[in-house]
Amino acid sequence: MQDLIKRLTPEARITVLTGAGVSAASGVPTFRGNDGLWKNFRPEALATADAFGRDPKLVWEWYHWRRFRISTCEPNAAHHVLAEWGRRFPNFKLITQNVDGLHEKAASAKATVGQAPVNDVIRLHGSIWEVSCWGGCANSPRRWRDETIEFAELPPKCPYCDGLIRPSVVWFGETLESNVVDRAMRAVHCDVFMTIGTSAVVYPAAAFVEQARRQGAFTVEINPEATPASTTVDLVLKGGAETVLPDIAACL
Ligand code: BJW
Ligand code: ZN
Repeated sequence: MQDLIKRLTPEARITVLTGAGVSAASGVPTFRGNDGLWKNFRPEALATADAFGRDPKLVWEWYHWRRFRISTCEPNAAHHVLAEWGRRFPNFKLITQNVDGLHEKAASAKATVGQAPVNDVIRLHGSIWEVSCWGGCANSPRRWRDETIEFAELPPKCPYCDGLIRPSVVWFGETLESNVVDRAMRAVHCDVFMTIGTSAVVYPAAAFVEQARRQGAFTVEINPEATPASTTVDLVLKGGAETVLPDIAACL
């Protein structure tokens, strides 16, 4: 741990990649833990365009359930520490696989007027609070914000063409937005790279920590469980992000 602390200097380029485990203490179910399974469906069976095409109502029921759960959740100590690092370290970058918006919520809670957007979060997999037209109708924007918790009907209709809308998230087999990947690739080039609360099995995010290490970064994993990344990182801190991150922050 001392090795990490001494590297967290004001000049250091620090990049953090987060996954669902960072929001676990807020009450957001993870994907691959026992609590993450919704009606015994694996995420791989629901988070695909094929699944949506076959049964949009089923897929929307899953998102409807998750949107409701997330709407009742608040950022935890891990989100707050990362938001604080965004204000404290000029070269801090936050990449997240999470679609829940809790990093942004933690950052905006302390933002002051006129301040640059804290934690300009690099959202790899989109947002559960945005939707787009399933048919991509000409009149609709590419995506738009929609925080509805109780839709009048499931699956909900596109207000522009009366077809279906879909959550504006990245499903398996879909490509991530190229500008988002570009920003992530630039952030991977850093001095300290921390992978936090992710099972490190979903690509391309799972490859970032090794790419960072190859480019010379000191790599750290924070997770209560071992993952495929555990054997290659320089430092494993075993535990919940909501306790380990405040422990680190207290030493700075
Ligand atoms: C705690 C904790 C606490 C618990 N504190 N920690 C290269 C190689 C192999 C396969 C591929 C590849 N490139 C692409 C693929 C295919 C595919 C893929 O990766 N498949 C794998 C399953 C093998 N990837 C894709 O399709 C991606 N697209 C792509 O690469 O495009 C190019 C392409 C296209 C076509 C063909 C080939 C290439 C897109 C991936 C999109 C993933 N989408 C989802 C759903 C998003 C929307 C939604 O939320 O509904 O993203 S799936 C789901 O998994 C979600 C998550 O962001 C993602 C990662 O999950 P995460 O965050 O790691 O959560 P968990 O639950 O897995 O883990 C939680 C962890 O927390 C655990 O480790 C716990 O121990 C820990 N934990 N409490 C800290 N308190
Ligand atoms: Zn439409």
